[in-house]
Amino acid sequence: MFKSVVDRLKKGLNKTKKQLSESLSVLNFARSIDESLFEEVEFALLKADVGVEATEEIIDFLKKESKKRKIKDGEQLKQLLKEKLVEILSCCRGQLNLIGEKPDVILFLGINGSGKTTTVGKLAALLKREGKSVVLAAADTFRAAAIEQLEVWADRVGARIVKHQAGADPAAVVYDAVNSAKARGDDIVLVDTAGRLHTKEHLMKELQKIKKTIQKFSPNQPCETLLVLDGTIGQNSIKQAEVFKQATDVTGIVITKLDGTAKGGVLIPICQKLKIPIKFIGVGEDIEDLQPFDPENFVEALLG
Ligand SMILES: Nc1nc2c(ncn2[C@@H]2O[C@H](COP(=O)(O)OP(=O)(O)OP(=O)(O)O)[C@@H](O)[C@H]2O)c(=O)[nH]1
Ligand SMILES: [Mg+2]
Repeated sequence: MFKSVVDRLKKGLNKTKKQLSESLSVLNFARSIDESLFEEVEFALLKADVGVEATEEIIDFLKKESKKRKIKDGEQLKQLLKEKLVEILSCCRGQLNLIGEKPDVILFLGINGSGKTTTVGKLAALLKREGKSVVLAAADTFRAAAIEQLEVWADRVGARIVKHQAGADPAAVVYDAVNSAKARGDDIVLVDTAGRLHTKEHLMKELQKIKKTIQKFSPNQPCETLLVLDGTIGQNSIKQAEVFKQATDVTGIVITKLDGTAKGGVLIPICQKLKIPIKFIGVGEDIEDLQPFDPENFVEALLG
């Protein structure tokens, strides 16, 4: 089981891994440590979208520590790099926070096309595998075909779906979903919402209304508000997240589509700047391609 998780991760991160390992092939036994080596490492990190600030911090660390620890070759420097990346990413280690309230409610938000609905489907599958009963709330009543898309996922994973007609009030859908989950003793409600630009005030207000509706049932809910970010847009996702964070409580982040990009290094500035736990990463379109975020596995898959 463990092996297959790491293998899947490796496969999913292949583009970033390939690019990094090509650029970091300079880090071998034969290579002695000098200024030009550091420059090459710096370039490799920037190419993987680690970002200027984080890269500077990493290179500073490598220079200081390699002197202090009397590191002699590129391979040892690579171990040092892994150590630093794990340290940075560990700030954002975080498990899904479930309270066990029957239902716990998880709210998903993010801009259009970031991967919300797919993540809801994949997470439903993951929770079902853990033996939880899951209800999907089709609160994207805005985009044509959004409800059908969620229905396909519900069928696929064997979860109940609560839906209204297109154009209905999303808060009313959420009310029905939580109400019926409570009546039936279901464990978890996953709320799929419409894609919204953080700049659209009325859509952010709609989100507040959805939250208030959930809180009518319990002040502890939603137990998670997960912001879904598209990993392929690299560092633009940081700005996006900052604005969402100002508008609403975000308790966790999901970064999707890491399989489609060589910019997987973006997790590093996301961790450093946002300091919000990364709960899951999406590394493919399959039902099993949503993984809890684990800094050690992530770094191992990239540089191992
Ligand atoms: N390769 C890959 N594709 C993904 C991943 N996550 C989502 N996708 C794809 O991204 C596209 C958009 O995903 P959706 O889940 O529909 O995104 P959304 O945020 O619900 O979109 P809206 O409802 O329009 O706002 C779909 O084609 C998904 O299959 C991932 O981890 N890897
Ligand atoms: Mg959607």
